[in-house]
Amino acid sequence: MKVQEVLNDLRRRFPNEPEYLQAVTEVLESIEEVYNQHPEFEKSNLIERLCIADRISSFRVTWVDDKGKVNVNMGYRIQHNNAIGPYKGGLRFHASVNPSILKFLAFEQTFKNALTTLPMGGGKGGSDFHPRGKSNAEVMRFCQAFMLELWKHIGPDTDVPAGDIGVGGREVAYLFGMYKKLTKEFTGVLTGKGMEFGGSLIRPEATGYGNIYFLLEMLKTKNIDIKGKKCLVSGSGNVAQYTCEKLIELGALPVTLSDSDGYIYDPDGITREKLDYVMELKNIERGRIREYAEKYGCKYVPGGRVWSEPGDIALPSATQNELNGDDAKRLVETGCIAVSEGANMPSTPEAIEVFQKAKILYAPGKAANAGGVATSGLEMTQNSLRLSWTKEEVDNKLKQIMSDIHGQCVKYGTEKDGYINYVKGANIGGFMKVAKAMMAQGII
Ligand code: NDP
Ligand code: 2IT
Repeated sequence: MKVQEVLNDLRRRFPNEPEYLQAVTEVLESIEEVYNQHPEFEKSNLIERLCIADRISSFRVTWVDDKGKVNVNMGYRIQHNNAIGPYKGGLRFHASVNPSILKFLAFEQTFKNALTTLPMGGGKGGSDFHPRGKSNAEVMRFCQAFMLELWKHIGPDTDVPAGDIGVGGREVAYLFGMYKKLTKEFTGVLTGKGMEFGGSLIRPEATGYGNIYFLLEMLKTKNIDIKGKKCLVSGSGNVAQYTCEKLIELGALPVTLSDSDGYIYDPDGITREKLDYVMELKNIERGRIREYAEKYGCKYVPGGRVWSEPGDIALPSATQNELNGDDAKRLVETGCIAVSEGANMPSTPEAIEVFQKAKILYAPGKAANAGGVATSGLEMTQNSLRLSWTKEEVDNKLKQIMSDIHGQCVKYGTEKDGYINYVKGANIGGFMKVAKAMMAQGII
């Protein structure tokens, strides 16, 4: 394979899909050497079969708002690859959702899911429906209208969606209710369900906790203690909240949170009590992070990014491309020692280059945030067994999985000078598993 030729071809075929091309470029550049050691891969054109989704469904979603207005949104499900298990991945509801973003997420998900050690293929879906400012009843009607189309494409052994940006426990529950009504089946077709109807303990916490478990593994390689470390967390949704929770529990000091309007900087640290307030503000009242600064009298920067502040550890937990080359330079210059991605592809390629050149610890999302989907996999297992494990059981399995993912990164990503290139490690580790499964299953 000549990476540049494959990329040029993809650029020609998908010129308006920058996020998809960005994700594919990173993976292909990482795996080129290993791929070329296997002539059988090239013979079966594994690379194109891996870059192009198995199936993309798009549909119109029509719903009526509280004022009686008829609204139309786009709905999508990308079934990227099911070589190692049923398609699996979240649903994103956000105004910015488009095919490029969902294709990049489904592509990434395929490698991430392979790394979890569990049998899950890769998929992603969502809508350009924007939940901000919508009433509970509007969200319910939208979810029902969305499922009226989506149910045709999914199933517990076919494709199992879950949450992502704009889709949390509330949305998963409404989606599940409608799926059940349409199919007359009570099955584990979605993960992230409520605890009363088949959800797994620790799933809500899993992405944030998992990211910190991965960070601890990275810090261990350098004998660094997390206690007292100043941590920059972006976002204030599911992933950011449980990242903070685990940091507080371990004696680290989260000092920032953000939303799409701006960020707060609390030099005293976000305590348990303050985090409880954030959870109430964001999950129940659905307010803005600015209100935190008003309540606790700390700094609020409208339109700013948390990377303007100094910190020992950066944990991007909002969205793609939220940390650019200049942000990365500033972080490195002000003494940042580790970056672990809770979000998917939050660092731009320029930022990644800065981190790796400075040889600081840097974990890409597909490794560091895999705890969320891994625990979704554990939810699927519990649903199939028709029983539920305790909090401790799930948490211990999550810790073990994050440690195994770290091990795969070390195995495939350690460079001659001992520096662990987690991007290379995660990409090769995920790729080899999917590639072997695809080769075994023939040309399909
Ligand atoms: P939430 O919807 O719970 O929270 C998202 C947060 O990020 C909000 O604070 C939101 O602010 C902010 N945000 C979203 N989009 C933008 C944007 N375009 N610009 C600036 N800020 C933005 O989502 P999650 O916490 O679940 O997801 C966060 C990230 O983690 C995403 O990249 C997701 O793909 C990834 N992820 C999530 C997993 C999960 O289990 N939930 C698993 C693995 C990865 P606002 O409220 O203003 O929009
Ligand atoms: O990006 C992700 O890994 C998720 N949003 C979680 C997917 C899942 O199926 O739990």
